[in-house]
Amino acid sequence: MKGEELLNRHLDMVDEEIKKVFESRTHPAQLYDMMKYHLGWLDEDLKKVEQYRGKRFRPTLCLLVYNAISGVYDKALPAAAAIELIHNFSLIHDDIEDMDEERRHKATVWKLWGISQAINVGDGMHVMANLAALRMADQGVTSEKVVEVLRILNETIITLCEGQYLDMSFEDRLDITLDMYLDMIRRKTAALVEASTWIGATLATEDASKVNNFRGFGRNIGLAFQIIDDIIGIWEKAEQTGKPKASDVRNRKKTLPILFALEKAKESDRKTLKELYSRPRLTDEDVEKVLSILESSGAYEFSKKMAEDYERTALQELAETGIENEAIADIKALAEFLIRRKY
Ligand code: GRG
Repeated sequence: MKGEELLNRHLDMVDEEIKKVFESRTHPAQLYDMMKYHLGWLDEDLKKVEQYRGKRFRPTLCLLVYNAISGVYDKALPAAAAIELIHNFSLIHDDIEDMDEERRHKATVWKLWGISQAINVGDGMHVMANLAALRMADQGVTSEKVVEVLRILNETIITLCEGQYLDMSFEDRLDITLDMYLDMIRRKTAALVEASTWIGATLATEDASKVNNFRGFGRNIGLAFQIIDDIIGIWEKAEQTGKPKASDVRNRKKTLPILFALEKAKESDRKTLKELYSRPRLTDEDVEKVLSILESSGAYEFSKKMAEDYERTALQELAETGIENEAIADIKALAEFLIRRKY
């Protein structure tokens, strides 16, 4: 598949850059090894392994945008590495906060080494992201641009934190509107995708209108990506996701399909859904009931259409850059992959 090939083509490039930040840090080895475990380079016994490492699509987008404008990759590599490290540190913290025991089909860091050490691993990786970004200076990026990119990265991390706060604060509420949800996912998920394309363009050009178009592309594709994630969390097969069937329903997550049904399902179904979502735990039978309410309300079709609408807006922003070359074709193929993916 074109999207997967594209990601594979950039994965090692990104990881080689991340490894440079680890080179000078050797003690205590176990701290860095736990980070390497999460990044997919080591197994549970902290031995080298070839395995699934995640998609690495954010750094790939950053590199492709930089390449679309400049024709090369070099100056964007440190920022691309930083973006992937930010994504991964946020996942380590997210797994602790949600008490998730598995990610990418293997045990989470906190599950293996405990919550306290997992916080250290996540915090350490957060700082490694800034160290990775500072390598821009070694690539000949001007001081002004280095500061600009560091500002975008740090603004993005605090936005992620706001999104995560909002997401968790929604857990005990049944009055969340679609607008509140969209604002939350813009912060929690779209912000880092937006930063990826924004930084790629910022490093390559002074043309503010092109930078804005690439930024808009990232934000919209990030929103579509999260909505697809919501669809996967309810309807995708457990073998694909590595999570139990309808895991988001089981965990009573208020994702887009649920919010849609809470607003638009027929009165009796809305009542049942509210009652089920007020329970502390859902049985298999409860989960089936929720799935049937989602089905009859048209929640799947609504969510799919919303993701496709954001994808369309993203592609319009990309077209407005006026750039047409191989890297732009790759960005389009990657967007298509992210929207059609099953994991
Ligand atoms: C502590 C300062 C501070 C911030 C962290 C925990 C947190 C705040 C934010 C978490 C945000 C979060 C987990 C968003 C979800 C984004 C998402 C859909 C992740 C899945 O991304 P993929 O599919 O994962 O790209 P892979 O495995 O491919 O890397």
